[in-house]
Amino acid sequence: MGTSIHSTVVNDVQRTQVVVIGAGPAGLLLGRILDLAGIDNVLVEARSRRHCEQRLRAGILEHATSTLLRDLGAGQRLDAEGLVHGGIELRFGGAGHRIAMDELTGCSVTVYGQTEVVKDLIALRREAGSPLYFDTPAVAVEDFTGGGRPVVRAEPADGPPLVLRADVVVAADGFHGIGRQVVGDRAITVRQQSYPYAWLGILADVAPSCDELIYCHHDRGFALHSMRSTTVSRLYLQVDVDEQLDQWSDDRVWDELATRLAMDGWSLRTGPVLDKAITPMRSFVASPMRHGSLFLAGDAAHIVPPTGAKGLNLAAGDVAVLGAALVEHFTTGQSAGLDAYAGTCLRRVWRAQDFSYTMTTMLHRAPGDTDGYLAELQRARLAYVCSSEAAARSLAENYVGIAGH
Ligand code: FAS
Ligand code: PHB
Repeated sequence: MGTSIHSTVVNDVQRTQVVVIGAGPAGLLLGRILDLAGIDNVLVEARSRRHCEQRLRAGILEHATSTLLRDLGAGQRLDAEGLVHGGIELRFGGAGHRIAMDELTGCSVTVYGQTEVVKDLIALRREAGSPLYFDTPAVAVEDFTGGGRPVVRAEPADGPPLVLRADVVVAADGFHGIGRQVVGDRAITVRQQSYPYAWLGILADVAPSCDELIYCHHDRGFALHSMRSTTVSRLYLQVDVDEQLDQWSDDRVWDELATRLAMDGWSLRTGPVLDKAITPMRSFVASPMRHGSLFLAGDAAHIVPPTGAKGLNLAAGDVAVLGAALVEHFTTGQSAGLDAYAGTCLRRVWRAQDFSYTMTTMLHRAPGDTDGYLAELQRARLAYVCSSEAAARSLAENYVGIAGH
C-alpha cells in the first residue's frame, strides 16, 4: 500500500490514500483521526447531512469514547452539554437498586446523543475542508484483494459518478451497507442471534423523571428511562417483534411506561412526543473484519441489542484501533497494526456481545415463558447483582467499558 500523496484527479479517477464508506460515528471518527495525522481520505455517505444528523440512535458514551472525542478536538459541546452519570438503577418488583458504577470502577459514562456526536464531527470535517460527499452511495468496491490499489465507485445524487482509487478502503457503512456485500458470503463467517421482541422508543419534550437511567424488569415487559438533556427524555418499551407502530398512541405509550416503571413514591412525568419508532434487536458478528485492503468497522461488522448501550462505543473502539494502525502504516510503512486489527477488535466485540446478551435476557420478558420459570431466573439474577458487590462490579465494568482491560 502506498506512500503519502494528495488527493489528485487523473482521467476522472480521484486518487487518495483512504476511502471511508459511511459518515456515521465510525466513518466520521476515522476520518478525523486520519485528517489530524495528515493522511488523505475521502468520505462518501449515501444519505443527506440532515438525515445523518437527525437519525435518533445511541445515547450513552463510555469513558473511552468521550476521551477519544476530546483527543480529536470534538469534546467542547460534549463537556458543556453532556450529562456525566456515575450510576444506573435496576428496577424490579416495584423497587429500585442503584449500581454505583463510579464507586465500583472509578469510571462513569456520559449521556450525549449520537446525533450530537455526528453533528460535532461533521462540523469539524467541514472546517478542515476534507472531502465528505453526502447523497453519494458507494455502489462498487473493486480490486481490494491481491495487493493492488482498490477502487470505490460512488454515485452522487446530482453529479457524475465518482471513481476513487485508494490504498485502503474502510466500510464503515453500517449493518445494511455495501462492505460485507462486496466481500461476499463465502469470505465472511456470520454468527448471530435474533430476539423475539423489539424496542419501541420515544423522544419526549419533558424533563426526565430520574437523575440516572432506569433499567426496569416487569412482568409486562422491559422499560428503560433514559434522557438526552435535563429537558428532553428518551424512553423505551419492550414490544412484540412484529408490533405495529400505529397501534401505539402517545397516551398508550405513556400509560404502559408508567405501569412498568411504577414504584411507591415515584411518578413518571409525561409530555409531547417528538419521535416514536420501533427498533428490531439482533446480535451479529461478521468475521474476519479485514479482506485484503478492505476493512469493516462498526455496525458493518457487528451489531448488539441496545440494552448494554454498546453499539456506538464498539464502533468508536474499532476506529480507534484502525486509525492508529493506518497512521502507523502510512507514516512508517509497517503493517503490524493493520494485521492485528481484526483480532484486537473481535476480543472487545465478543466481550460486548456477551454483556449485551446478558443484560437483554436478564431484563426482557421472554415470550412463551408460560410457567414463569425464566421470569424467576431473571428476578434471581437481578437480586444477586443488587446484593453482591462482585456481581455489581462485573456489571459496572462492562457497562462503563473497562471489562477485560
Ligand atoms: P451507522 O449505521 O451509524 O452509519 C453507517 C453510515 O453508512 C450511515 O450513515 C449510512 O447511511 C451509510 N451507508 C450505508 N451504505 C452506504 C453506501 N453504500 N455508501 C455510502 N454510505 C453508506 N447503540 C447504542 O449504543 N444505543 C442505542 O440506543 C442504540 N439505538 C439504535 C437504534 C437504531 C434504530 C439503530 C439502527 C441502531 C442503534 N444503536 C444504538 C446502534 C448504533 O448507535 C450504531 O452502533 C452506530 O450507529 C454504529 O455506527 P456506524 O458503525 O458508524 O454505523
Ligand atoms: C439511549 O439513551 O438511547 C439509550 C441508553 C441506554 C441504552 C440504550 C439506549 O442501553
